Amino acid sequence: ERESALDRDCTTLSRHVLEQLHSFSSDAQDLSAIMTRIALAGKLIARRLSRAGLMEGVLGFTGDTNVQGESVKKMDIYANEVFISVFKQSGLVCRLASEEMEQPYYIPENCPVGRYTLLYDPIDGSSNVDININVGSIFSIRQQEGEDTDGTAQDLLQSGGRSQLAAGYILYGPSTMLVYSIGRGVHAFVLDPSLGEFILADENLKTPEHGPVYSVNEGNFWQWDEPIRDYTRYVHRHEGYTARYGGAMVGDFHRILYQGGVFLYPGTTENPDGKLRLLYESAPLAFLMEQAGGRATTGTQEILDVVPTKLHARTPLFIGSRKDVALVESFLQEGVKRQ
Ligand code: P6P
Repeated sequence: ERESALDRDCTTLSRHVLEQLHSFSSDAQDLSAIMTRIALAGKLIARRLSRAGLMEGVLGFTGDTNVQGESVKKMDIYANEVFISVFKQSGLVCRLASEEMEQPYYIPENCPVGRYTLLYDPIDGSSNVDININVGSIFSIRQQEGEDTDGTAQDLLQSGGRSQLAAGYILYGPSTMLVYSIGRGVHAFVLDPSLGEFILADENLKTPEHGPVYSVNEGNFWQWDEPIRDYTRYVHRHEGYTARYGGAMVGDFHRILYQGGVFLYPGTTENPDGKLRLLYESAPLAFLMEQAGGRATTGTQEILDVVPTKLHARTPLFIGSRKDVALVESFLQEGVKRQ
Protein backbone atom coordinates (compact mmCIF):
# COMPACT_ATOMS: atom_id res chain seq x y z
CA GLU A 1 0.00 0.00 0.00
CA ARG A 2 1.06 3.61 -0.48
CA GLU A 3 3.60 4.38 2.18
CA SER A 4 2.52 7.26 4.36
CA ALA A 5 4.66 10.37 4.27
CA LEU A 6 5.19 9.90 8.01
CA ASP A 7 6.52 6.35 7.52
CA ARG A 8 8.82 7.66 4.83
CA ASP A 9 10.10 10.47 7.01
CA CYS A 10 10.81 8.00 9.76
CA THR A 11 12.98 5.76 7.60
CA THR A 12 16.16 7.38 8.79
CA LEU A 13 19.62 6.05 8.02
CA SER A 14 20.29 4.54 11.45
CA ARG A 15 16.94 2.70 11.45
CA HIS A 16 17.57 1.48 7.89
CA VAL A 17 20.95 -0.06 8.78
CA LEU A 18 19.41 -2.01 11.67
CA GLU A 19 16.55 -3.19 9.45
CA GLN A 20 19.10 -4.20 6.77
CA LEU A 21 20.84 -6.46 9.26
CA HIS A 22 17.55 -7.89 10.57
CA SER A 23 19.20 -7.83 13.93
CA PHE A 24 20.15 -5.68 16.82
CA SER A 25 23.42 -7.50 17.42
CA SER A 26 26.32 -5.44 18.68
CA ASP A 27 27.89 -5.52 15.19
CA ALA A 28 24.62 -4.23 13.71
CA GLN A 29 24.41 -1.51 16.32
CA ASP A 30 28.05 -0.59 15.71
CA LEU A 31 27.48 -0.22 11.97
CA SER A 32 24.30 1.74 12.53
CA ALA A 33 26.13 4.07 14.91
CA ILE A 34 29.03 4.45 12.45
CA MET A 35 26.64 5.32 9.63
CA THR A 36 24.96 7.87 11.88
CA ARG A 37 28.33 9.52 12.52
CA ILE A 38 29.05 9.58 8.78
CA ALA A 39 25.67 11.23 8.26
CA LEU A 40 26.63 13.86 10.86
CA ALA A 41 29.89 14.51 9.00
CA GLY A 42 27.88 14.90 5.79
CA LYS A 43 25.53 17.41 7.39
CA LEU A 44 28.42 19.48 8.77
CA ILE A 45 30.19 19.53 5.41
CA ALA A 46 26.98 20.28 3.48
CA ARG A 47 26.24 23.18 5.83
CA ARG A 48 29.68 24.72 5.27
CA LEU A 49 29.56 24.21 1.51
CA SER A 50 26.17 25.95 1.38
CA ARG A 51 27.87 29.07 2.73
CA ALA A 52 30.83 29.00 0.32
CA GLY A 53 31.57 32.57 -0.72
CA LEU A 54 29.82 33.97 2.32
CA MET A 55 32.35 32.94 4.92
CA GLU A 56 36.06 32.43 5.32
CA GLY A 57 37.62 28.95 5.09
CA VAL A 58 35.52 27.49 2.31
CA LEU A 59 36.75 28.79 -1.01
CA GLY A 60 40.30 28.81 -2.17
CA PHE A 61 43.57 27.17 -1.29
CA THR A 62 45.51 26.93 1.94
CA GLY A 63 48.75 27.51 0.06
CA ASP A 64 50.04 24.04 1.05
CA THR A 65 50.39 20.90 -1.04
CA ASN A 66 49.16 17.54 0.29
CA VAL A 67 50.86 14.15 0.36
CA GLN A 68 49.76 13.72 -3.23
CA GLY A 69 51.56 16.89 -4.26
CA GLU A 70 48.17 18.45 -4.99
CA SER A 71 47.39 21.96 -3.82
CA VAL A 72 45.21 21.78 -0.73
CA LYS A 73 41.87 23.51 -0.63
CA LYS A 74 40.47 24.91 2.59
CA MET A 75 37.46 22.58 2.30
CA ASP A 76 39.77 19.53 2.05
CA ILE A 77 41.21 20.37 5.47
CA TYR A 78 37.89 21.27 7.05
CA ALA A 79 36.17 18.11 5.78
CA ASN A 80 39.11 15.90 6.78
CA GLU A 81 38.89 17.25 10.34
CA VAL A 82 35.10 16.88 10.47
CA PHE A 83 35.38 13.11 9.98
CA ILE A 84 38.08 12.89 12.66
CA SER A 85 36.00 14.94 15.06
CA VAL A 86 32.72 13.04 14.66
CA PHE A 87 34.50 9.72 15.20
CA LYS A 88 36.51 10.91 18.19
CA GLN A 89 33.26 11.17 20.11
CA SER A 90 31.98 7.84 18.80
CA GLY A 91 34.24 5.32 20.55
CA LEU A 92 33.89 3.00 17.54
CA VAL A 93 36.63 3.94 15.11
CA CYS A 94 40.25 3.46 16.06
CA ARG A 95 41.90 4.56 12.79
CA LEU A 96 41.11 6.93 9.94
CA ALA A 97 42.96 6.84 6.62
CA SER A 98 42.40 9.70 4.24
CA GLU A 99 43.69 11.12 0.99
CA GLU A 100 44.71 14.18 3.03
CA MET A 101 46.94 12.31 5.49
CA GLU A 102 50.18 10.45 4.68
CA GLN A 103 49.74 8.09 7.66
CA PRO A 104 46.52 6.86 9.28
CA TYR A 105 45.20 8.98 12.15
CA TYR A 106 44.72 7.03 15.39
CA ILE A 107 42.17 7.77 18.10
CA PRO A 108 43.95 5.98 20.96
CA GLU A 109 41.02 6.18 23.39
CA ASN A 110 38.98 4.18 20.84
CA CYS A 111 41.62 1.52 20.24
CA PRO A 112 41.33 -1.43 20.55
CA VAL A 113 37.68 -1.36 21.63
CA GLY A 114 36.58 0.38 18.41
CA ARG A 115 37.93 -2.17 15.97
CA TYR A 116 36.77 -0.23 12.94
CA THR A 117 38.77 1.73 10.41
CA LEU A 118 37.36 4.53 8.28
CA LEU A 119 38.98 5.11 4.90
CA TYR A 120 37.76 8.25 3.18
CA ASP A 121 38.24 10.97 0.64
CA PRO A 122 36.81 13.92 2.55
CA ILE A 123 36.12 16.11 -0.47
CA ASP A 124 36.43 14.36 -3.80
CA GLY A 125 36.66 16.80 -6.68
CA SER A 126 37.43 19.75 -4.43
CA SER A 127 38.46 21.89 -7.43
CA ASN A 128 34.70 22.19 -8.07
CA VAL A 129 34.06 23.95 -4.74
CA ASP A 130 35.14 27.38 -5.99
CA ILE A 131 32.74 27.21 -8.96
CA ASN A 132 29.77 25.82 -7.03
CA ILE A 133 29.67 22.52 -8.93
CA ASN A 134 28.94 19.29 -7.03
CA VAL A 135 31.59 17.55 -4.93
CA GLY A 136 31.40 14.44 -2.77
CA SER A 137 32.82 12.54 0.19
CA ILE A 138 33.65 8.86 -0.30
CA PHE A 139 33.89 6.42 2.63
CA SER A 140 34.74 2.80 3.33
CA ILE A 141 34.47 0.94 6.63
CA ARG A 142 36.74 -2.02 7.43
CA GLN A 143 37.27 -4.16 10.49
CA GLN A 144 40.82 -3.89 11.81
CA GLU A 145 42.49 -7.26 11.25
CA GLY A 146 45.18 -8.22 13.77
CA GLU A 147 47.24 -5.91 15.94
CA ASP A 148 48.48 -2.73 14.32
CA THR A 149 51.46 -2.50 16.64
CA ASP A 150 53.70 -0.26 14.52
CA GLY A 151 51.01 2.25 13.56
CA THR A 152 51.35 1.73 9.82
CA ALA A 153 48.07 -0.16 9.32
CA GLN A 154 49.73 -2.99 7.38
CA ASP A 155 46.51 -5.01 7.71
CA LEU A 156 44.95 -2.65 5.17
CA LEU A 157 47.48 -3.96 2.65
CA GLN A 158 46.62 -7.62 3.17
CA SER A 159 43.10 -7.89 1.78
CA GLY A 160 41.10 -6.64 -1.16
CA GLY A 161 37.96 -4.59 -1.34
CA ARG A 162 35.66 -7.53 -0.59
CA SER A 163 36.63 -7.19 3.08
CA GLN A 164 34.84 -3.83 3.28
CA LEU A 165 31.97 -3.90 5.81
CA ALA A 166 30.30 -0.81 4.37
CA ALA A 167 30.97 1.76 1.65
CA GLY A 168 29.27 4.79 0.20
CA TYR A 169 29.41 8.45 -0.56
CA ILE A 170 27.76 11.76 0.20
CA LEU A 171 26.95 13.85 -2.87
CA TYR A 172 26.76 17.60 -2.22
CA GLY A 173 24.57 18.66 -5.13
CA PRO A 174 21.28 20.53 -5.52
CA SER A 175 20.24 18.22 -2.69
CA THR A 176 22.64 16.39 -0.40
CA MET A 177 22.39 12.63 -0.85
CA LEU A 178 23.98 9.77 1.04
CA VAL A 179 24.29 6.46 -0.83
CA TYR A 180 25.54 3.38 1.04
CA SER A 181 25.72 -0.37 1.12
CA ILE A 182 26.58 -2.85 3.87
CA GLY A 183 26.56 -5.65 1.34
CA ARG A 184 22.77 -5.95 1.18
CA GLY A 185 21.98 -3.71 -1.75
CA VAL A 186 22.53 -0.02 -2.45
CA HIS A 187 20.27 2.57 -0.80
CA ALA A 188 19.98 6.31 -1.29
CA PHE A 189 18.94 8.93 1.24
CA VAL A 190 18.19 12.62 0.79
CA LEU A 191 19.05 15.15 3.49
CA ASP A 192 15.89 16.93 4.63
CA PRO A 193 17.36 20.16 6.01
CA SER A 194 14.14 20.97 7.87
CA LEU A 195 14.49 17.70 9.79
CA GLY A 196 18.29 17.52 9.77
CA GLU A 197 17.88 13.86 8.81
CA PHE A 198 18.82 11.72 5.82
CA ILE A 199 15.51 10.20 4.68
CA LEU A 200 15.30 7.04 2.55
CA ALA A 201 14.61 7.89 -1.09
CA ASP A 202 15.59 4.79 -3.13
CA GLU A 203 16.10 1.21 -1.91
CA ASN A 204 17.99 -1.60 -3.67
CA LEU A 205 19.20 0.60 -6.51
CA LYS A 206 20.21 -1.38 -9.62
CA THR A 207 22.22 0.22 -12.40
CA PRO A 208 20.87 -0.51 -15.92
CA GLU A 209 22.63 -3.28 -17.89
CA HIS A 210 23.57 -0.57 -20.43
CA GLY A 211 23.36 3.19 -20.47
CA PRO A 212 24.18 6.02 -22.91
CA VAL A 213 26.77 7.81 -20.77
CA TYR A 214 30.52 7.49 -21.09
CA SER A 215 32.39 9.63 -18.60
CA VAL A 216 36.09 10.29 -19.21
CA ASN A 217 38.45 13.24 -19.48
CA GLU A 218 39.14 13.23 -23.22
CA GLY A 219 41.77 15.92 -22.63
CA ASN A 220 44.04 12.97 -21.79
CA PHE A 221 43.38 11.29 -25.18
CA TRP A 222 47.00 11.44 -26.38
CA GLN A 223 48.26 10.13 -23.04
CA TRP A 224 46.16 6.95 -23.29
CA ASP A 225 47.13 3.56 -24.72
CA GLU A 226 45.72 2.90 -28.19
CA PRO A 227 42.89 0.53 -27.06
CA ILE A 228 41.30 3.31 -24.98
CA ARG A 229 41.63 5.71 -27.92
CA ASP A 230 39.94 3.06 -30.10
CA TYR A 231 37.12 2.73 -27.54
CA THR A 232 36.63 6.51 -27.65
CA ARG A 233 36.58 6.51 -31.45
CA TYR A 234 33.93 3.76 -31.30
CA VAL A 235 31.55 5.68 -29.01
CA HIS A 236 32.12 8.83 -31.09
CA ARG A 237 31.03 7.02 -34.24
CA HIS A 238 28.11 5.00 -32.86
CA GLU A 239 24.65 6.32 -32.09
CA GLY A 240 23.30 6.28 -28.55
CA TYR A 241 26.32 7.48 -26.61
CA THR A 242 26.68 10.80 -24.82
CA ALA A 243 29.65 12.26 -22.93
CA ARG A 244 29.24 13.58 -19.40
CA TYR A 245 32.22 14.53 -17.21
CA GLY A 246 31.86 16.65 -14.10
CA GLY A 247 35.41 16.71 -12.78
CA ALA A 248 34.23 15.14 -9.51
CA MET A 249 33.87 11.38 -9.69
CA VAL A 250 31.05 11.09 -7.13
CA GLY A 251 28.64 13.06 -9.34
CA ASP A 252 29.67 11.14 -12.48
CA PHE A 253 29.33 7.85 -10.61
CA HIS A 254 25.90 8.83 -9.25
CA ARG A 255 24.62 9.56 -12.77
CA ILE A 256 25.84 6.16 -13.99
CA LEU A 257 24.39 4.37 -10.97
CA TYR A 258 20.95 5.75 -11.86
CA GLN A 259 21.08 5.98 -15.66
CA GLY A 260 23.73 3.44 -16.68
CA GLY A 261 26.92 3.87 -18.68
CA VAL A 262 30.61 3.78 -17.76
CA PHE A 263 33.14 6.00 -16.00
CA LEU A 264 36.73 5.65 -17.09
CA TYR A 265 39.97 6.86 -15.57
CA PRO A 266 42.62 4.99 -17.58
CA GLY A 267 46.33 5.00 -16.97
CA THR A 268 48.16 7.80 -18.76
CA THR A 269 51.78 8.30 -19.79
CA GLU A 270 52.05 10.71 -16.83
CA ASN A 271 50.24 8.38 -14.37
CA PRO A 272 50.42 4.79 -15.72
CA ASP A 273 48.28 3.61 -12.76
CA GLY A 274 45.77 6.37 -13.37
CA LYS A 275 44.95 9.08 -10.85
CA LEU A 276 42.32 7.54 -8.59
CA ARG A 277 43.17 5.94 -5.24
CA LEU A 278 42.18 2.35 -4.60
CA LEU A 279 41.40 2.24 -0.88
CA TYR A 280 39.19 5.29 -0.50
CA GLU A 281 37.98 6.09 -4.03
CA SER A 282 37.83 3.09 -6.39
CA ALA A 283 37.22 0.26 -3.90
CA PRO A 284 34.21 1.86 -2.11
CA LEU A 285 32.58 2.79 -5.42
CA ALA A 286 33.35 -0.67 -6.82
CA PHE A 287 31.64 -2.20 -3.76
CA LEU A 288 28.53 -0.12 -4.47
CA MET A 289 28.57 -0.77 -8.22
CA GLU A 290 28.80 -4.56 -7.79
CA GLN A 291 25.96 -4.40 -5.25
CA ALA A 292 23.96 -2.47 -7.87
CA GLY A 293 24.58 -5.17 -10.50
CA GLY A 294 27.39 -3.35 -12.31
CA ARG A 295 31.14 -3.94 -12.51
CA ALA A 296 34.44 -2.25 -11.73
CA THR A 297 37.79 -3.29 -13.16
CA THR A 298 41.37 -2.02 -13.46
CA GLY A 299 41.25 -3.32 -17.05
CA THR A 300 42.95 -6.55 -16.03
CA GLN A 301 41.51 -7.30 -12.56
CA GLU A 302 38.24 -6.71 -10.72
CA ILE A 303 38.79 -3.69 -8.48
CA LEU A 304 37.50 -5.57 -5.42
CA ASP A 305 40.17 -8.26 -5.89
CA VAL A 306 43.09 -5.80 -5.91
CA VAL A 307 45.25 -5.98 -2.77
CA PRO A 308 47.01 -2.62 -2.40
CA THR A 309 50.78 -2.44 -1.99
CA LYS A 310 50.59 0.91 -0.22
CA LEU A 311 47.97 3.06 1.49
CA HIS A 312 47.69 5.63 -1.29
CA ALA A 313 47.97 3.14 -4.18
CA ARG A 314 46.38 4.24 -7.43
CA THR A 315 44.60 2.04 -10.00
CA PRO A 316 43.14 2.60 -13.44
CA LEU A 317 39.32 2.46 -13.11
CA PHE A 318 36.56 1.37 -15.48
CA ILE A 319 33.26 1.23 -13.58
CA GLY A 320 29.57 1.10 -14.50
CA SER A 321 26.98 -1.01 -16.35
CA ARG A 322 28.05 -4.57 -17.14
CA LYS A 323 27.65 -4.17 -20.91
CA ASP A 324 29.49 -0.86 -21.03
CA VAL A 325 32.42 -2.08 -18.93
CA ALA A 326 32.53 -5.18 -21.15
CA LEU A 327 32.75 -2.97 -24.25
CA VAL A 328 35.79 -1.17 -22.80
CA GLU A 329 37.35 -4.52 -21.92
CA SER A 330 36.81 -5.80 -25.47
CA PHE A 331 39.04 -2.99 -26.76
CA LEU A 332 41.64 -3.67 -24.06
CA GLN A 333 41.67 -7.39 -24.91
CA GLU A 334 41.90 -6.55 -28.62
CA GLY A 335 44.89 -4.37 -27.76
CA VAL A 336 46.57 -7.22 -25.89
CA LYS A 337 46.03 -9.54 -28.89
CA ARG A 338 47.65 -6.96 -31.19
CA GLN A 339 50.76 -6.66 -29.01
P1 P6P B 1 41.06 14.97 -14.09
C1 P6P B 1 39.09 14.81 -8.50
O1 P6P B 1 40.37 15.36 -8.31
C2 P6P B 1 39.26 13.38 -8.95
O2 P6P B 1 39.93 12.66 -7.97
C3 P6P B 1 37.90 12.75 -9.27
O3 P6P B 1 36.90 13.17 -8.43
C4 P6P B 1 37.68 13.20 -10.69
O4 P6P B 1 36.86 12.33 -11.42
C5 P6P B 1 39.10 13.20 -11.27
O5 P6P B 1 39.99 13.36 -10.16
C6 P6P B 1 39.30 14.33 -12.24
O6 P6P B 1 40.63 14.21 -12.73
O7 P6P B 1 42.46 14.49 -14.35
O8 P6P B 1 40.09 14.48 -15.16
O9 P6P B 1 40.93 16.43 -13.81
